[in-house]
Amino acid sequence: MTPAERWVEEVAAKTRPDRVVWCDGSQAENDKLVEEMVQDGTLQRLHEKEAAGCTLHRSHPSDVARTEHLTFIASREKEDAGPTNNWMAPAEAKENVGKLFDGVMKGRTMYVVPYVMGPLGSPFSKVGVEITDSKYVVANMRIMTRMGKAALDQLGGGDEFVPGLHSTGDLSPDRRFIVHYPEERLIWSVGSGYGGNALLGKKCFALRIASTMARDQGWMAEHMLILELTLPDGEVHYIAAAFPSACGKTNLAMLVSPFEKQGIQVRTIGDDIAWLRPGPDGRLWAVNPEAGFFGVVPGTGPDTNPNAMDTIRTNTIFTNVAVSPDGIPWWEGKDKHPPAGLIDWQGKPWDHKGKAAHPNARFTVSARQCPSMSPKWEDPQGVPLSAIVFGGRRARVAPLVFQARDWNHGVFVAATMGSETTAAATGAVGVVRRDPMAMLPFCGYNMGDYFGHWLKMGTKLSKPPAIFHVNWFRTDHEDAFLWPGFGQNLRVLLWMVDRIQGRVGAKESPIGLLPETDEMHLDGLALSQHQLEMLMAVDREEWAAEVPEIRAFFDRFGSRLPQEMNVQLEALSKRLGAAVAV
Ligand code: OXD
Ligand code: MN
Repeated sequence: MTPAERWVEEVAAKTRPDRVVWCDGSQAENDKLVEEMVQDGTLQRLHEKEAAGCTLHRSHPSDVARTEHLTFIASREKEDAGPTNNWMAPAEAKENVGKLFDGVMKGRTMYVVPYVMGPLGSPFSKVGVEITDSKYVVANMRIMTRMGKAALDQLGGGDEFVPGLHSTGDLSPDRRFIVHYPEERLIWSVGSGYGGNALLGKKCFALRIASTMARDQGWMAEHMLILELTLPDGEVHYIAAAFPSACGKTNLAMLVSPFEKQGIQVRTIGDDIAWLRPGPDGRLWAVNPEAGFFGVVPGTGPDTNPNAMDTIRTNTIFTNVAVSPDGIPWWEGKDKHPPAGLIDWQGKPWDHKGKAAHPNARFTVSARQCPSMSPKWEDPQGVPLSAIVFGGRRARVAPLVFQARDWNHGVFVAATMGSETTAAATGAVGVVRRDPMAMLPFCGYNMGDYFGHWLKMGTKLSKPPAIFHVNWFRTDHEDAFLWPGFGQNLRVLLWMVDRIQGRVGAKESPIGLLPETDEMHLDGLALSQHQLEMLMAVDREEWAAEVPEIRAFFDRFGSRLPQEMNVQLEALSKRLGAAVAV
């Protein structure tokens, strides 16, 4: 018996399913599962021609987003989970959460889903095995990962896999837990069937568990998109960018160049997760461990993300969108014409008052369907990064773009980034929180140590990527966005590559290096001088007000905060002339 078979047997003895099915990932297997889900009402087939091969799933109304307050790191020591994670003692988790798995699959089928994160055969890929009692999860994992026979072949009967046990349980938030055991590299999830809570390859493995593996093994698991930017003379740059959930990573990754005719092209490598490694050449190399997109649907339209619109025309699982009586999916931002007789995300006739689609409605679709994928997206070696971009959603304070002075300053900028919360997780929306590296909900260990790991990685890179910070979301006094965003964000990326190649200069400011705006590609934008100034403004007082907030945030890490972070904060404070004790 292989180690995977042994674990499956153990789990079956505990959860007592009626049947155990090992998934092979084939089309026939998927067709059968989809048909069963259509029969039992889990899925609805959408319009045969207009949405060929697409289905709609409505999740339980109390199960519509990641539940960060029910997500735990069960490290042996509480300190190792750190102040930004919920912690549970492993023995307590095994006992209390373990009880919820006893007999939970009685009357159900247990699916064993072997999967690979990363391109097949890549030395950087990793195998996971998810056990689940949800057919919907199986169908999603088939799209999001390389799943089934190919994964078992890669595992080859060995024990190098991350086990993940998932059951929808009774879907009650009172009995919902997403628990990570970083020392054992084990994941348990019960009580939710939704996205990051249930598709264990994504946030649970590829970020939380992978971040601890990366710390131990000298690499990085990050919440980043990766894109490829090609200039007319053939110069190619790979750029990774970290933004909090639902802040436009998918849109940026699939950006359509407004300068395509001039030979400036953008292609997609990944939209959510990047595994990064120092290469023998001293550069940082990136792989997208996923095989599909689990993207936010509302706001996706022909103007904001035409590539995503093409991608999700067929063979897409939609979750919690609205639908017309003849099966055309609809959501806010798709177009201005909601079809007559629209049924909302909860299956009720839409009353035109609330949202038709849930704000965190999602599409699950294979990357192979995306017209903008780069031929390099499955390169087993990954792609070398020229730049890393961090960004938040800030109505005020942060300018459109600035560059960090060097790697350590970049780590500080990323560690202190703030962003307004979105609908991707349950809880209040629009509240500014510190979200270091956009990893606040996804770092599987003490974030103080994580900052230290970032600093250490810098010492392994003789040619580190340049680090930038962007804010597409700054507003004017009437709360209108100052920057057009979407495809026009390319203009900011072009400034970055000009900086990297030494083609343009920059202005010193207390927070970092700012563009000389006349060196940016702004032709043709309806942006007045006054708007441009507002967009780029660095207000000393606003920034000085950030200093004590950052200090308080840093203080939460106590002795786990690297000294370099204090040095950076002190330097910022001095540059601002802030009368604040740091
Ligand atoms: C996601 C998220 O689903 O970050 O990617 O919430
Ligand atoms: Mn994400």
